[in-house]
Parts: sequence; structure tokens; C-alpha cells
Amino acid sequence: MEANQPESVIGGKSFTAVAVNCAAKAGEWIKSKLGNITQLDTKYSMHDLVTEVDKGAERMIRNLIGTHFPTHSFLGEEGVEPGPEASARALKEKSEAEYLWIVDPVDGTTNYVHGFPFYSVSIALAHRGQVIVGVVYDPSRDELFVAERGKGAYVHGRKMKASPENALNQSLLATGFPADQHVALPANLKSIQALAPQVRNLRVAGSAALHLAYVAAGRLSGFWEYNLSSWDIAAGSLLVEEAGGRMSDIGGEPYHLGVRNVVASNGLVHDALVAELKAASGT
Ligand code: 2AM
Ligand code: CA
Repeated sequence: MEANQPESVIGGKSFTAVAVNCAAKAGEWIKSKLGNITQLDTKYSMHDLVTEVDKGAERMIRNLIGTHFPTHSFLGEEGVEPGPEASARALKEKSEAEYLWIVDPVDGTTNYVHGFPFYSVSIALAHRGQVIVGVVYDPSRDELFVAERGKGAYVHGRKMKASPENALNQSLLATGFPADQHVALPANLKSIQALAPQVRNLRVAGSAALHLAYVAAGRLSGFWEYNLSSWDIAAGSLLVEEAGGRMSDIGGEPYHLGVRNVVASNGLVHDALVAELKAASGT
């Protein structure tokens, strides 16, 4: 780690160890509740689901982090009012925090509700606005993806490397169908229509954090999605960067916590992907 980087250990417990512990504990509990949801509500729209498991898992993670690092700030999906404006505002209010934990207790709630095994726990720690730890845990496969800034990205102890494809026609890409039906969904349908004929294939599996982990693991060549929140992306962004991939916004500008329209890739197909997305959306 460089000399000007923050201390990663306070009181003997490393930031990464706490993040991993939280993700594993929450993930195990979430999985134990699969198929036994008693409370299913919608938030911003009929496409935006929340259950008592999302709320309980976030409480569990927040309490664990608070025990170890009581002075740190916390931004979790379930502590913020629904909708894009509220999530952007909540991030802005906290983005100057020295240490900010950014948590999505269940990324892929729709999958979770339907028993489709592609959902994850996403936990990031940002230091003055820069992600320094990213952990994504997939309880269905017991896969734990971990990155520390400057130290690489690992899946269960194996170093990850983004994939080697260097052209769109060899690429497996993923995206998501946005909850916003008015602007983001039509925009992404245009992007899908433009890209589908040019790539090896597309996947829309329903967890942005896990898609990003798969870019880091070399299982996907790239991923893009519109209108995500910081907690969907933050942890996965560090996985991608530390695996040698690239993160940007949809216009190709560097990723930061406020980016909602995101592009991730192995780096090699990034410019081509951004160019297609720009052309499709007319920007
Ligand atoms: P979630 O399951 O935590 O809500 C799927 O395309 C991705 O979009 C998932 O990461 C999902 O996260 C996210 N998502 C679902 N509804 C959303 C909304 N209303 N705003 C932003 N992201 C959303
Ligand atoms: Ca969520």
C-alpha cells in the first residue's frame, strides 16, 4: 500500500476482515430465509421490491460495522428513501465522510424473491470518496469476491484477472433492465438492440454487484446499466479495477461514487462498448 493511503487496521481488526465477516454472516442468514419471506413490499415502483430480509440483513451489517468502527459513516439502501433523487442526495450528504461504508444487503432482491439463485451482498468502504475495500458475496454458490485497493482482487483466495477478449464480437456482456420505465428502460432497450447483434451474447441476470464481480473474474467481458445507485456499484467497481478491468460512466468518463449509468469491462473492449452505447443513446 502507498504511504499516503489510509490505515486499514484500527484496534486490531482490518477493514477487509470486518467487511468479509459481515458479508458472510449476512449472506448465510439471507440464504436461510430463502423461500420463507413473510413481507414483500414495493418501493419506488412495482419493479422495486423489498422484503424483511433486506431490512434485517442491513441492520445486521450496520450493527457489526458499528461495533468495530463506531466513528465510521454508513450508507445502506434500506436506510434511504426510495427513488433516484433520494439515493443521489443521501450519497452527497455522506460523500465527504472520512470513512463511509456503502452497503446493499441484498443486490438482486427480485431474484431472491423468486428463488432465482443470482443475488449478492455488496459491501464497500470508501475513504474520502475513494473505494478502498470491496466485498461481494454470492450465498447461492458460496463465492466470496474481495478486493483491497492496490492489493488485487480475489475469489476465495484465487487472484482474479479480467478476461482477454479484445473485440465485441468475442464478448459476453451483461446489462440490467432498469426499474425506471420512462427514461432508463427505453434508453437501455435501444442499447440492447444496438449491441445484441454485435456481441457473442448478452446476459441480464439481475444483480449489478454480481455482474461486476463476474467482469472481475473474467466470466463476463463487460457490463453496463443505467440508473443504478452507489450501493449497487461501489464494491464491484474495486473488484473490476483490481482485476485489471476498467470502470467508467456511460460517456467513458472515470467512475466515481456518484456515477449512476455505469460501464465496466476487461479494459480491452471498453472504448468500443462506450462508443456503441453513446451512438445508441444519441449522446
Ligand atoms: P436491488 O436488487 O438491490 O434493488 C438489476 O438490474 C439491478 O438493478 C440490481 O442490482 C438491483 O438492485 C438494481 N435495482 C433494482 N431496482 C432499482 C431501482 N429502483 N433503482 C436502482 N437500482 C435498482
Ligand atoms: Ca438491494
